[in-house]
Amino acid sequence: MKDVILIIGANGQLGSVLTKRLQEKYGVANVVASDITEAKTINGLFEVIDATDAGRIEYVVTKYKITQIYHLAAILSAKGEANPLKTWEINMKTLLNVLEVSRLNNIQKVFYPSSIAVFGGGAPRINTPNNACLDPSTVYGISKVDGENWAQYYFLKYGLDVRSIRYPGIIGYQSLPGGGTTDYAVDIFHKAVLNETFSCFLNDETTLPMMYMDDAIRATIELMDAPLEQIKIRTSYNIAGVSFSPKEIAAEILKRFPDFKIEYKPDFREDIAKNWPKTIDDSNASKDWGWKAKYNLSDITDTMLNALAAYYKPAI
Ligand code: AKB
Repeated sequence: MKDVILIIGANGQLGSVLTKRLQEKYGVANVVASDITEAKTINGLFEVIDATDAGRIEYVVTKYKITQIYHLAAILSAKGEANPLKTWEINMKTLLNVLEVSRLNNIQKVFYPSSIAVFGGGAPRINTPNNACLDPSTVYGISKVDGENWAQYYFLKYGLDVRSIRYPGIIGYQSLPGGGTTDYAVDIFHKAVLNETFSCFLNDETTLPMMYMDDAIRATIELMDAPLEQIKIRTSYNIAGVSFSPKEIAAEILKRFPDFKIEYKPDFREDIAKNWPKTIDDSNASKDWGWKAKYNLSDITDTMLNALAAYYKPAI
C-alpha cells in the first residue's frame, strides 16, 4: 500500500517546513497539509481542519485514503498560560480525536510531538534523562505528559503505531514560532539582521535546550522511518541538539554583527524556563534509532544570519 500523509497543524513553525520535506519524500500528490485556517505558505494538497472536530478529520482521512498522520497542532507553553482550561481542552481533544480516528481507520503510523516542557522542578536540569520525574509547571507541559501516556496507551491496547519526540526549542529561518518560551532564540536573529535592539524576555544566563530546524525535521523522519522493533519507548524520546543561554547566543551574533544590542526584561516566561532542563540526555534515541544532532551554535548562527539577511535584503 502506498503511503499517504496527513499533517495537522501544517501552517505552524515546524509544520510548514516538515510539509515541504514530506512532499519531497512521498510526492506532492501523497501529502495532505491541513490547519484550522487556509494555507499560508503551503503549495500542494490542503484541507482546512479544526482538529477538535473528529468527523472532519475522519472525512479527510477517508477522502484521501490517508495511511499516516502527523498531529502537530497545539497551544504552546507561554500562550497556553493565558487560558489554561482552553489550552487543556484543545491540546487533549485534538490528540484524542487523532488517536481515535487513527484506530478506527487503520492508520499505520501516527506522529505526536512532545516537548521538554514535560519536565519540571523534580527532574535533574543537567543531562535530564528520558525517564526523569515529569512534574511540569505549565498547562502545555501537563497536556504533553498526558498526551505521551495516551500515545503509549493506544499502542499497548490497540497496537496503534504512535511515535513521539520531546522537541527542544526549534530554530529556523523559514517560519516563525508562536506562543513558546523558546521563541526568543528565533526572534533574536530577525532583530540582529534588522539592526534593531533585541529585548529578551529571559535572563541572560537562562540556558535551554534548542535544535536547528534541519535536525528537528531529520529526527522526525528518522524516528518515523525506523523499523517497528527499534522503537522501545512508546511515551516519547528525548532528543538533544545544542544548549545555550541568551548571553551565549548574543556573543555569537556579536562576532558577526558587532553593533548588535540586547537588553534583558525577564517576564513570566523566565519562570517557565527556569523549571525546564538546561541539557538533555538523548542516549535512548541514539541507541534505539541512531539519533545524532549535526548543528552547533556557531553553525546555527551562520545559517540563520545568512538566510535572514537574504530574506530582508530589499528592506535593509
Ligand atoms: C515552547 O517553548 O513552548 C516550545 C516547546 C519547547 O515545546 N517551543
